[in-house]
Amino acid sequence: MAGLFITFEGGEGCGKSTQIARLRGRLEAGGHSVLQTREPGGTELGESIRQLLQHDSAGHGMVPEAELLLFAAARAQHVHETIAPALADGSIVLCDRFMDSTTIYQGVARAVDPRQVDAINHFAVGATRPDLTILIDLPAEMGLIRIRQRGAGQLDRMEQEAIEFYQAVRQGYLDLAAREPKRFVILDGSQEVETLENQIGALVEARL
Ligand code: T5A
Repeated sequence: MAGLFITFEGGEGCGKSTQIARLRGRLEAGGHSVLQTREPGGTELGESIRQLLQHDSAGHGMVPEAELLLFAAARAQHVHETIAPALADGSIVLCDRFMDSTTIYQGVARAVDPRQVDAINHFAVGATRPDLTILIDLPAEMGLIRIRQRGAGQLDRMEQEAIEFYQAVRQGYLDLAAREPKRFVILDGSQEVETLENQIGALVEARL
């Protein structure tokens, strides 16, 4: 039995991790088998690549092309080792970011040729595509305030760009969601945590 593949997307601090944890709790309480995972990461190799991309000093000065390929390498491993087997077992996979993050962060905000980004995304994931993508939309400024409050001054490499970068990310996601309305649902990330949780719970129940 094929499972259900749900991805969460949005800018920094939009509330993905918070909502994924709550949705997982709800689904498991309802007797579902759930895999919660994230990108970059989700495998030992992917977590090492995450360290390089976000925290390691070797990543300073990384060119956009190298960044794109590292995200894609982590994703290829993630799909083959973790996501595809879980879906084949009939699990619900909740993934914090997936290929749309590359489309937007590298293809829009970093302005890498979108055709190259699409080709590399396709190479990395093959036929493993999300059934549903929840875009938590939030003004970039609000998300950055949240992560600064949470992180006590500790920002990783991807959190240190100019505000225009995150504004481009936000608009890029809204444009992408408009191009793929069957797969995307856009939710207002400025709502209360519990309100969002109930909205997400209802729309996932409807898909099951
Ligand atoms: N990236 C990633 C690429 O460039 N290309 C790619 O292909 C991929 C996969 C990943 C970075 O890498 C980039 C994108 C990112 O820059 P990350 O550390 O995984 O970095 O960061 P994010 O995915 O951005 O995750 P964050 O943890 O920063 O944000 P979340 O998960 O969206 O937000 P969350 O739930 O942790 O909440 C942030 C704070 O806000 C509060 C929470 O309590 C927390 O303190 N909060 C709320 N406050 C008020 N109201 C609400 N509704 C709230 N919801 C949460």
